[in-house]
Amino acid sequence: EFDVPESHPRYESLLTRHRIEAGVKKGITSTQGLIAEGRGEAFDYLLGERTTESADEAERVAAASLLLADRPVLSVNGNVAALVPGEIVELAEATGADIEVNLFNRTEERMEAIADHLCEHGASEVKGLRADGRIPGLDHERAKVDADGIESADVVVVPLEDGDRAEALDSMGKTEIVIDLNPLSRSAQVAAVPIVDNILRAVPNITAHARELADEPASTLETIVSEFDPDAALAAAEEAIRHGDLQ
Ligand code: PTJ
Repeated sequence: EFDVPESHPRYESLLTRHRIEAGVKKGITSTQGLIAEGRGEAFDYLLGERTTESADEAERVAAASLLLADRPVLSVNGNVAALVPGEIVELAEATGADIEVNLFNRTEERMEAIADHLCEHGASEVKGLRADGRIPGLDHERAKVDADGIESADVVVVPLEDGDRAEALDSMGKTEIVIDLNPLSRSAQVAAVPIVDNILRAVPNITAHARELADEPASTLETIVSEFDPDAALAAAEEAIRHGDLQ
């Protein structure tokens, strides 16, 4: 049980650790997920544990891009499932996206545990178990995807993704929205929309933007997407880490 008071200065960070630990115990999160979490925390600390102005802009662009997509998919791994299961379901509903479990360390047990966990949090359909599609250029287990999911998606949200897979998805011509606290990671570097923010803050904020943009004409959404500069977003994140930004 998690019984740290909300007034604790490190409440969010402790809650995050608790969720990841519980995820490992439940068979959802891999033990490597603990390491990924530690790495993310360090970057979040340097960013001031807040959504920067440029991350908020990237989150709005992500929402516009998902609303414009023909076949948007939200990719879920063991860390994502532990940290934001309900929030992912809400984002899927707000944007009409599919949810697909896609693991770096794929085992059938963990695939099923994560799919069940997402269903417990309101998902009506979870893809990834059929595994009748492939991402070219990756070894067998890591290449497995659903043919009517990630394989045929036009826009994919890949949070906390490993660099190889982000590059392989980019080579398939997908528009990638990457959520990663490290602006120097290869995943963030190849993304059409890099979001340098904690997934705990990023996913609900993309949903909020999607709800706000839902009735806008496609032309407005297209302008939002086309005016976005991913290199400038990465540079702003790096600047916020080095010097803090003046908000
Ligand atoms: O569940 P699996 O088998 O698919 O494995 C998932 C992990 C995350 C273990 C796997 O993809 C992995 O090893 O990832 P990496 O290479 O450690 O990359 C994770 C990235 O996510 C790092 O750049 C971290 O800074 C970042 N990160 C960690 N926690 C968060 C985060 N970014 C946003 N929000 C977080 N809470």
